[in-house]
Amino acid sequence: MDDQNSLTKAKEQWARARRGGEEREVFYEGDERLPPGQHLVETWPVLDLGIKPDIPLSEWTVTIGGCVEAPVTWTWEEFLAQPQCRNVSDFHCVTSWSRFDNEWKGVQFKDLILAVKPLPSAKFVLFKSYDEYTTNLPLEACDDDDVLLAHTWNGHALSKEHGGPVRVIIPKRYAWKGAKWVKEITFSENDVKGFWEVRGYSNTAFPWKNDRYG
Ligand SMILES: Nc1nc2c(c(=O)[nH]1)N[C@H]1C(S)=C(S)[C@@H](COP(=O)(O)O)O[C@H]1N2
Ligand SMILES: [Mo]
Repeated sequence: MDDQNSLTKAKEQWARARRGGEEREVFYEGDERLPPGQHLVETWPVLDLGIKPDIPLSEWTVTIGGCVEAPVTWTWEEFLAQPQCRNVSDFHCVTSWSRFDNEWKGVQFKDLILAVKPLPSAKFVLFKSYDEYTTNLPLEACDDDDVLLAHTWNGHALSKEHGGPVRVIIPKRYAWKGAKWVKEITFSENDVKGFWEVRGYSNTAFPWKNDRYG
């Protein structure tokens, strides 16, 4: 679609689209909110490695360590006792779908930084999950208002399929940078590449730069 009034048009078309109960979607260009090569979806697709780990809240922990002054392991209760934050953001998956206006609640990464006190040598963060998934980011990318360890999505406890009890949300990068079922967060001097980063995906993953492959 190369119409100028693309945002309104697309939203009208989106509202009209019906595919027999399937995912409703629309392709268009020129929306200031949709990164290049992305299309908007209303549903929320599930992507994983074929494993959806089941972690009872009584057994769940997240461990934060590496180059930090105050490493910590939080139980579910301790995690909920941290300052809580709400943030609304768009979600961009490298497989080309985007989902607007996701309301997340959880612990802001900035508060996690205050809790564990990264050493000056800490430059990178590696996330490891209960399904053995890993992904990496520069510390400065995580040190942002919209980066959360999220337990609630649009007012509901985050479902298992979407990474509950707790997943990472990093809206300014493609969604594979946000670890579902997060288990360990390790601050490091070195950039250690994660699951998709060693398999040809971009190390930086900027949706607005169409930065998909490494
Ligand atoms: N632990 C874990 N986190 C993960 C993944 C995964 O397979 N395992 N997939 C990533 C990918 S490729 C994407 S696009 C998003 C998908 O999140 P969703 O299933 O909630 O849409 O989770 C990311 N985080
Ligand atoms: Mo993905």
